[in-house]
Order: sequence, then structure tokens, then C-alpha cells
Amino acid sequence: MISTPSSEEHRLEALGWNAYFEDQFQKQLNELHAGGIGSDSEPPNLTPARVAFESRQQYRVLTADGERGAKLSGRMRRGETLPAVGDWVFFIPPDDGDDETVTLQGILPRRTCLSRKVAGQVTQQQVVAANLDHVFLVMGLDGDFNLRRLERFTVMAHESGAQPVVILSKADLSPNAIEARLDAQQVAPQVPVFVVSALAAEGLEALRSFLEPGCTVALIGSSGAGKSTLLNRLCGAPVMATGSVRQGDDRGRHTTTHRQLVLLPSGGLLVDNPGVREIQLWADEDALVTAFDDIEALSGDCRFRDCSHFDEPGCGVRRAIREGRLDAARLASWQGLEQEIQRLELRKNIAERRRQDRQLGRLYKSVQQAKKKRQR
Ligand SMILES: Nc1nc2c(ncn2[C@@H]2O[C@H](COP(=O)(O)OP(=O)(O)OP(=O)(O)O)[C@@H](O)[C@H]2O)c(=O)[nH]1
Ligand SMILES: [Mg+2]
Ligand SMILES: [Zn+2]
Repeated sequence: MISTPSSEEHRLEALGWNAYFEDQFQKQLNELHAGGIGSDSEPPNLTPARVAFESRQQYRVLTADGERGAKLSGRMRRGETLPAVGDWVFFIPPDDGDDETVTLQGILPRRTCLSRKVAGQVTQQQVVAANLDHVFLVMGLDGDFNLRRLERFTVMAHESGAQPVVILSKADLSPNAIEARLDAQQVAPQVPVFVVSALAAEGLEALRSFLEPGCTVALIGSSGAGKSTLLNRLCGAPVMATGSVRQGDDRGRHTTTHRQLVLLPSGGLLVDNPGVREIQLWADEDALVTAFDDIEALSGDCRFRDCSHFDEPGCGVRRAIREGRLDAARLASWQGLEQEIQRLELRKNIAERRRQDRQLGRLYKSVQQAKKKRQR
């Protein structure tokens, strides 16, 4: 079959390519050309691809012509942004051999980006997946079910720029699925909530509308929540390994160890992730406001504009709790997340100042060295 540019474009679109990435790609090509790369009349010949898998800076990428291995160019390895699963990257097409590992030359700016803070004391962003349209927050209707964790995940998803969707899984195990759905809807007021059973293949058709060709969705949730089982069901094939949960507390065994982007035969792309229970937020106030827009609306009734809804007089939020219009646990949760975000902000500022100090230090040193040289 002769491959025409338009059919190649179609195959890229099935991987999530669109006018935004086309535009960004052209800009980078023009910059490279202006920098003397390519021939006099033509910009360099580069092939776009989407990152499907990463492990220790070894990549698998999806191209219009299939999947292949990839590694980073030296410049990319030293760069500030390393490609993550879901990123659009580009490489110089090799002359020979489809199975040759290609070298990635650049990365296109992300449309959306799902992030967390790295575990521990370091103030650093960890990218979970890039260029998502939706995030499926998967929570089992067994011992996994936890509204406070759902709130945290919702803030994380809102921060990403992608739209959150709550998936309550393992409906076949719970006689209380309807109540659970209402409770979840209360803590995620603007977010669609679905109840599914991947095992009994129930409720899955409703998820297909998020997985139109070219749409990308990440699955996040605890280990054992049923993310990989759901992916396999939607895929119609056992692409990902699944593992049983522990008896007693329904916790999973971290069966999925690497995130992976999977192109569904029916269209759409799903990113399966290793299970996470305790995520630390990498988010700002805006994401909190969006996730807690009920508290935001109630705070319009507070006497003080900067009310912390703690012990100020005339607090509209606390009045709503007294009158049974808001759950006290939800306010406590908001306050906890608000403090976490403020602490993060502070730590980001300190880290930024240290970075600037180091930069100044280096500058000072090089000026001193230049002076000495001149004196000699
Ligand atoms: N009863 C029931 N069990 C399910 C359902 N979906 C998944 N499970 C079971 O839950 C266990 C965990 O499923 P996985 O799909 O491996 O969970 P995961 O979220 O991918 O877990 P990690 O990869 O560890 O993060 C397996 O034993 C599945 O068979 C469901 O709808 N109903
Ligand atoms: Mg899994
Ligand atoms: Zn208040």
C-alpha cells in the first residue's frame, strides 16, 4: 500500500495528534531550521511519535508506522524536561531497519500534565502522564473505597488540565453501590461518576464516549482497584497482567510496575499506572477551588473575605455544617489539602531561591576567574 501524507496524518490522529501538536511541531522545525539544521531550503526531516513506555530512559514510542524503541539524544538527557508517557516527541528517521532504536531529538509542549510531588522530602514534580483528555479515578467498592482519597485524587486531576471521571469498580462485590455512588458524587460535585464491574462486564459501555479515536485517558487509583482488569476489558484482550488482592484489607500487590500507554482496537488510548494510595499533591490553589467548588460557593456567605472557616465569626461554611448542608469531614479535608498546598508553595519558593543562589554563585565565580585572568 502506498502511504499518502493524509493517511499518515490519520494514523497520527488515532494516536492523539491534532492541530495543537501540528502547530508546535512546525514551530520547532522552523526553529531548528533557523539554527542551521536541515538543508538550505528545507527544514530537517523529523518524525513525530508518542511515548508509550519508559524505563530508565529507555523508551517505546508509537509512530504512524507502528511501535519502536527509542533513546534520548545527549542534549535531551541534559535538558530540563524528560519525556513521560503520553508525550509527543520527534526523531530523525533512520535510513535502514525498522527495529533500530531511534534517538529522540525533542519534545513538544504538553497540553495537559498529570503530576504528583515525588515521595519524601524533596520538592520536585513527578510527571505521571502527559497530554491526557480525561483521568479515570478508579476506586474499588470493596475495602478500597475512601472518600477522602477520592477528594485528593480529584484535586490532582483538576490540576492536570484534563477532566476527572470517577469510576467505582467491582460493583459485583458491593450491595451498596448506589449509596456509594451518591457519596462519591457529593465529594466530586462536578465530576461524572460511574459504577462498573469489569468482571461482570457491566457499565463499561458508558466509558466508551471518553475513548473516541485520538482521546487519551489515564487510569489512576490504589493497587488492586482493578485498573488493569478494566483496561483489559476495554481492550478486549489481556494486555496487562492483573493480580489478586490481599484478604482482609483488599489491598493489591502492585502488579503493574510500569506505566504504559495502550492503543485500544476500538479507538482511544489508555494509560495504565502502577497503583498509588498515598499521593502527595503537586497542585496550586486553583485546582483546590475547582475540586471544592461547593465550599468555594458557601464561602461567599462568610463575613471575612479571607475566612479560613476555622473559628472566625460569621463563617458561612460552618453555618452550612450546623444546618446540615455540608459534611464536617469535607471541610476538614479541604483544610488539610489547603495546608498541604500552602506548605508546597513555600517549599517551591525556597527551592527556587536556592536555585537562583546557586546560579548567582556560579556567575560570581566566573566573573572572579575572568578578572584574575585579565590581571595576569
Ligand atoms: N469482583 C471483582 N473483582 C475485580 C474486578 N475488577 C478487578 N477485580 C480483581 O481485583 C484484583 C486486582 O485487579 P488489577 O486489575 O490487577 O488491579 P490494579 O488496579 O491494576 O492493581 P495494580 O496493578 O497493583 O495497581 C484482581 O484479582 C481482579 O480480578 C471486578 O469488577 N469485580
Ligand atoms: Mg495494574
Ligand atoms: Zn468561613
